[in-house]
This record gives sequence, C-alpha cells and structure tokens, in this order.
Amino acid sequence: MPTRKKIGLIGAGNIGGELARLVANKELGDVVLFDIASKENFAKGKALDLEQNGSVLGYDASIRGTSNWDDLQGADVLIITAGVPRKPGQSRDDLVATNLPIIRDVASNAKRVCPDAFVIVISNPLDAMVYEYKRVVGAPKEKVVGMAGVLDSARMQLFLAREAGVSVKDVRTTVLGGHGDDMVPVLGYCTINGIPVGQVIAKEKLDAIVERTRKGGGEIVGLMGTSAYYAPATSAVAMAEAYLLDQKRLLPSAVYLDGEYGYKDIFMGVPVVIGGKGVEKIVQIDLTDDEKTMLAKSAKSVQSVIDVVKKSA
Ligand code: A3D
Repeated sequence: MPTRKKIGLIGAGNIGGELARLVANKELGDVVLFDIASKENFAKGKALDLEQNGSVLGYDASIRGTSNWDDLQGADVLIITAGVPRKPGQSRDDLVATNLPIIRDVASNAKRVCPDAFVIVISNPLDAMVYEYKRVVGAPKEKVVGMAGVLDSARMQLFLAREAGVSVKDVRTTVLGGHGDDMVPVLGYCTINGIPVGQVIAKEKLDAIVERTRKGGGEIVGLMGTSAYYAPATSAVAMAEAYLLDQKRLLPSAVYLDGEYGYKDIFMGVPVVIGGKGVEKIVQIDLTDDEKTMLAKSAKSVQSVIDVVKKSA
C-alpha cells in the first residue's frame, strides 16, 4: 500500500511558508510545518491557510503546524530554514552566533526523530550550518546537502537572459564554491542552448553580471530589509523533488567534500547528481587556473566560518 511522503519544514517563516505552498501544490507529500513553541500558533495558522488554499488549487496534501518534534517522526525529507535572516548591512557570516545554537537544536532533535531523512539546509551561513548539521546528526554525506548553488545559478540565468534578450529557459549556468560574495560563477560552463555566453554577451557585461550574481542576495536584502524567499524556496523544492522522484538531476549543491576538487572535510557548492539515494555523484569539472584560484579563496572564507563552529563544538 503506497503511503504519502512526509516532508518536514523546520522554520515556518518566509521561506518555510513558501516551501509549504510549493510542496503541497506539487503534491510531493504531506507537510509538517515546524516552528518554536512561541510561534506554534503562527505555524498552525499558516498551515491551515495553506491547506484551505488546496480547496481552490485542487491539492489534497495535509499541512500541519506544530512545535512538537515528535510530529516529525519518520520524515522522509527535512528542509531547514530555522534561524534569523540578514538585515541590511549584515553579511551571512554575521549570523553565525545566532544561528549556530539553532542548527544544533534542530540537528539533535532530527537525530532522534528522523535520522534517515534526506536533509536540505537553507539557514545561513549556509556552508557552516550544513557542516554542523551533518556533524551533530552523524548522517551519511549522501543524505545532507545545502541549498545555494541552484539559487545563485538561477539569479545568474536571469541576468544573462535579460542581457542576451532570450528566454531564461535557454540559459544554463554553473555557480560553485561557498554561498558568499566569493562564490565562483564559472563562465566557461554558462551557455545559451549550448552556445557559450562569451559568444553572445560582451566581456564587460559578463563581468558586471558575475558581480551582480555574487551580490545577488545582498541586493534583495537592501531592497526588502530581509532575505529573499520565493526563489530560495523554489530552489530547495527542486532539490527535494529530485530526491523524492529519483530524477537524477545535476544541480549545484553544497555537499561534503572528501578530496573532490582537492578539498576535504568541508561543505561547498559543486555540481552533483541528486536522485533517490540522495547525492549519487559529485561531478568534477575542469577549471581554469583563475577559477581554481577563485575557488580556493571561496573555500578559505567557508573554512574560516567552519573553524569558528568547530572551536565552539
Ligand atoms: P524567517 O522568516 O525569520 O523564518 C525563520 C524561522 O525560523 C522563524 O519563524 C523562527 O521562529 C524559526 N526558528 C528559530 N529558531 C528555531 C528553532 N530552534 N527551531 C525551529 N524554527 C526556528 O527567515 P527566512 O525564512 O527568511 O530565512 C531563514 C534562513 O534562511 C535565514 O538564516 C536566511 O539567512 C536563510 N536564507 C538562505 C538562503 C540561501 O540561499 C542559502 C537564501 C535566503 C535565506
């Protein structure tokens, strides 16, 4: 007898709500929308609103708000947004002191109730938070990923599509490295239906797009006063869907590196295949010397935050 998948969304804030809407609308499974005790009614209210939304849109997913970890028992997928987002002027790394105890709390509870879940972390600073989640749970590296590369690549796709005057559907991009302003958009692998972008867009325009991509999150924080949430949620749901439907999609994701690209014991964004077993393959692409240098700089930034996390373990 087939059963519906259980998707736990940890954090019922801006991204959490949008995640619930997308997961339900795509009928990926039933949703448990979790938040802390003081926000339990908020989570319950949001869940009820979204469940009623199904009567109009025609989905049957159950959506429940809770602050009780036991309701996450046996969850198939967890998407974690617990924590605080950036305010204007803050870097993602500025969030580490606040979000570290939160990710530890989430990880120790998840370890108890759903240790086998496929986990997608979104909380910032992303690479350090997903590192700490894996460390606390002791989960296999195939089952824990961070969402950043899909979003960063999507931002770059939009900027390139607008500049070239083509549909976003025809633009593919690859952004590697840590989810910070040192991220590495790899222009050699950015194409418009197979045509390298360098043949269509002038170099100075491409340089400006690379810079705008790197600062893409901050641009939105500056405008809204808080982090983006629609595109981050859609990006994480693409990753969850790849796992739940065994789609074997090649998506840039923050994964645990154990020698790949020359890095060890670090989470960083690289192209991976996500399917029913989780991270099924880490794809190693050739990089130019410049790109390798940029990746090393990005890795150094990520490592410095991971070192802060490790010191306080
Ligand atoms: P927000 O709307 O504030 O929601 C976060 C929720 O987490 C709040 O409802 C909190 O009550 C809840 N929370 C706090 N502590 C806990 C806990 N211990 N257990 C469960 N829930 C808890 O923020 P948001 O949804 O806009 O952003 C969430 C996180 O995602 C932030 O850290 C952002 O910086 C991050 N973010 C990452 C990206 C990436 O691309 C990686 C993009 C955008 C935002």
